[in-house]
Amino acid sequence: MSYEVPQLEYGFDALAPSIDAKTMEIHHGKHHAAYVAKLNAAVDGTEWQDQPINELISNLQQLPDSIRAAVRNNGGGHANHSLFWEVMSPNGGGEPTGELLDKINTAFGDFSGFKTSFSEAAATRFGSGWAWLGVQSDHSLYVCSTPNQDNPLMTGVVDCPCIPILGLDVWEHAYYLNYQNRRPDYIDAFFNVINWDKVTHNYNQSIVQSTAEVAS
Ligand code: MN3
Repeated sequence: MSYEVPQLEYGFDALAPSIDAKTMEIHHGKHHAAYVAKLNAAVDGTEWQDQPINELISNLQQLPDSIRAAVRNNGGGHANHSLFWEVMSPNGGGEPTGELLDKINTAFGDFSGFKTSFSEAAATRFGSGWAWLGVQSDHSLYVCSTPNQDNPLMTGVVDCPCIPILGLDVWEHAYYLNYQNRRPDYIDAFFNVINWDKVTHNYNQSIVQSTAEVAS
């Protein structure tokens, strides 16, 4: 069983004008596909080829030196993009409700404070990388960013201690066709398509997961 690029649950043009169809097509069909192909080339035929992707990237230290960098870059790329497609929706935008909004208010003052904090993390990430909203071990929310295709789950490798529930790709390939050098405009537009139902689902899952880890 090899890793596969997940199907989008919406059309390439569904997120326009926030994210244009050509960018989505190339990003999903070429960039994500390349990470998956290189990940498979690294792990096919090894004992790691069947691990759930988030488990694989959570345990980089256990991998042999010969494939660790390839899994970090391309397994990270696969995990990050798989999350990214799911946390966007043509029906997205607005604000979350319920417990997730309460947690945002506690951590950032209010939703606008969260938006400022997340946007700053995304805008100030030098070069290529990702901005994240995640859940810390005490169940509070946390904003951070990582370089390249690093993911917060790469504990001990990456200084971003949380389980990610929302991620934004700030590599130029994610926005350059439409926004060129205007990364802040792309970040603004992302807020129009955030799928808060999915982020809420991820939040609930992360609480279950971190509670189980503490108990074990
Ligand atoms: Mn990308």
